[in-house]
Formats: sequence, structure tokens, C-alpha cells
Amino acid sequence: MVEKTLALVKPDGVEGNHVGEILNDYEQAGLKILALKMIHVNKEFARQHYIDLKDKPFYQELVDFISRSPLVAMILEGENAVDTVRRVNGATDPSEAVEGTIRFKYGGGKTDNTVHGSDSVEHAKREISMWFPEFLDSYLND
Ligand code: IDP
Ligand code: MG
Repeated sequence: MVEKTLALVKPDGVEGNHVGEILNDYEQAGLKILALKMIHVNKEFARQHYIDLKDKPFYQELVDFISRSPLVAMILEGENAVDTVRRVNGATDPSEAVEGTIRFKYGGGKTDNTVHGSDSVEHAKREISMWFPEFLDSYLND
């Protein structure tokens, strides 16, 4: 299935100058970049993005991290894009990530793990509409 998903190069990835390498990793995996922007989100937006984790002990730390400096948000499209991005990203904890994955190469720790990828097609739709409200299939050309 051709799917769309949302990926983020989180603040640590931008601060470490890894944006170009990470975009290359996604393109080399066969994914198409459909939309791309750099954005410095505020804490309220960060809380909404991670609302499913609101009861976790690390929620506040995560919100502070994701809003600390600019990040790069993108819509990626391809066969099984949701799973492909998560495979290229690697395990949530960089110390458990497979060699060659983005989190293996650049991840600092469990919080600053460099990238985000939606975890399902349903969540991808929600996240794309949050991060790219201007991206509407109904009025954009293919
Ligand atoms: P995922 O990003 O691999 O889908 P999730 O469980 O959805 O992982 O967690 C979202 C984000 O929250 C992670 O990418 C990471 O930045 C942060 N996070 C997850 N687990 C922990 C933890 O145990 N301590 C600190 N931060 C965490
Ligand atoms: Mg997740």
C-alpha cells in the first residue's frame, strides 16, 4: 500500500547538523518527500503532538525537548511508508537501535533520539493534519 506518514528531525538532529544525512536516508529507502518545513513549536503544540503519552513520567521532559529549538517536519510517501520510516529510524532507545539506523548513528538518549515517525496510518493522518494544515489533498495537485 502506498501510504503517507509524518516524520520529524527532532531538535537534537537539527542542532547536530544531521538534517541532510537524515533526508538522504529516507530518500535512499525509497520514500518521497511530499512536504517539508522547519518549525520551532511551542509547548502547547508539543503537548498536543504527544498527547497519548500525557501520563508518562517523561512527558514534561519530552515536551520541553521537542520545543527547545527548531525541528524539521515532513510528509513522506511510499510503499508501507509508516513501517519503512520506523525501520529506518530504529528503536526508540538508541542504545537498542540496529546498526545503520538513524537513531543508532545520531541518537543521544531515550529522549533525544533524533527522529519521529508516525506509528500507524491512522495516527499519520492526525499528525499530518496537525503539522501541515495547509496540505490538503482536495485542493493540491499531485
Ligand atoms: P517512538 O518515537 O519510537 O514511537 P514512543 O514510545 O511513541 O516512541 O515515545 C515517543 C517519544 O518519547 C520517543 O521518541 C522519545 O523521544 C520519548 N521517550 C520514549 N520513551 C522514553 C523514556 O523512557 N524516557 C524518556 N523519553 C522517552
Ligand atoms: Mg510513537
